[in-house]
Amino acid sequence: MTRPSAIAKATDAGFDVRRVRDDFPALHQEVHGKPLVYLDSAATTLKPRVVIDAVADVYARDCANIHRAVHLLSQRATARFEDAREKVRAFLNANDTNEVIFTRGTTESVNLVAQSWARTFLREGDEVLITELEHHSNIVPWQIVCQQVGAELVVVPMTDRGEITREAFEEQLSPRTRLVAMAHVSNALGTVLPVEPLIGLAHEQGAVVLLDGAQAVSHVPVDVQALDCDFYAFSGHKLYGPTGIGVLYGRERLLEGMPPYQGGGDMIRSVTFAETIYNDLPYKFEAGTPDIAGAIGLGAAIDYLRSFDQEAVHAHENAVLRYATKAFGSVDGLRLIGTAPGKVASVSFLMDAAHPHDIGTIVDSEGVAIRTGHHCAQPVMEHFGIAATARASLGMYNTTEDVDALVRALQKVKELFG
Ligand code: C6P
Repeated sequence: MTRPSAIAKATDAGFDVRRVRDDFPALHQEVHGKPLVYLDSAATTLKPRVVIDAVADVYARDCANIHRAVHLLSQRATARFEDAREKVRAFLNANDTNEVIFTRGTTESVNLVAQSWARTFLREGDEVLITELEHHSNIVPWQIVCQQVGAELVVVPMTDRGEITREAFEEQLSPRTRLVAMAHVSNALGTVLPVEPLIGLAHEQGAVVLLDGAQAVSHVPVDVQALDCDFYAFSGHKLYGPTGIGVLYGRERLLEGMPPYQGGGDMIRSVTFAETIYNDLPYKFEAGTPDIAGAIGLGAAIDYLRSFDQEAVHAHENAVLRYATKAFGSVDGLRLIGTAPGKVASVSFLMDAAHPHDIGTIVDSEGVAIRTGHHCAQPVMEHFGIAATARASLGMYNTTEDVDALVRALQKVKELFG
């Protein structure tokens, strides 16, 4: 089969996907006797060898707790951990490393803001504005805090293409809106939200804005100063880094005024039974021993990603996405869910012939890994009157051959289910 010119163009632009694939050991295996085709990067990305090696090296060489001991191993581990924080700062273009808090992932980052900022500063009658396409991680923490303080959760509806429009947003925004929490990119649909104008509108009303960047960090440029967001949450494992590590970026002025999220070691300067003085930023929000190897692995993932021209990576992914969207059109009875212009990385779909779970099982037997279900975005499913979709999602290592393999597997679904 002739390969589409888009891939050649992406390669010409300085991105060699064949070389990239060599860096990901998990790609070079068979499942059910077939070569693995991994199309589930929205759930978690595969890890390049440099990340796996960085994590292994921490445990093999610099296995020590951080910020605590004077011995050399602890000093080395501390330096590597703080170096990783600086890499995250540079990646997000945050002003200062004080604004980079290590968490367990996006979920914990959102909960931190909900339980520290929102629980402290929201009052009865205040509103938290979210959108209809949010992941449960950016819904439930706000429901919890709204119940705790008597605030109201307000939802911006999306269009049938899966878009959040400025008009719909403005209609729900009000002087009572104290916080806007929205995805930068939707996990179930791949929609990229027009966050910059929406952040501007929110700020005009005096609201604080949190972006859930879980699905954005590996697919669109992120510059927290240019975005002018107040908080930005993401997970390392969706950025080619390890699981168990994530980040909350927060504007220093806001973080300074927030109480700690959890109490414990490292987040204090001094403790007596009468009084505890909290540590400075960012440690005030990092109680207990963190995922040291995870943070260092995330730093390695950022180094890896930044060794490529980011525009070329995104152009390559977009070319594969366009190819997939077109190729799916050739599958009889396949319906795309989420067709927002400019979407990235994920294609959700249904087939007349089979339930998404059957689709997932059959394509898996052909070696193709996709995700099926509600993708932790049940309100999105409700909008479309469905219970689940099948979702193919891309990473930097995917090719049009991967899409072809999925399309062949979908033809098998058709043969089996009619
Ligand atoms: N979405 C998916 O398959 P954690 O679990 O904390 O790393 O990330 C949660 C999360 C928050 N927001 C968005 C937009 C997300 O996509 C996710 C994780 C995965 O779509 C697992 S449900």
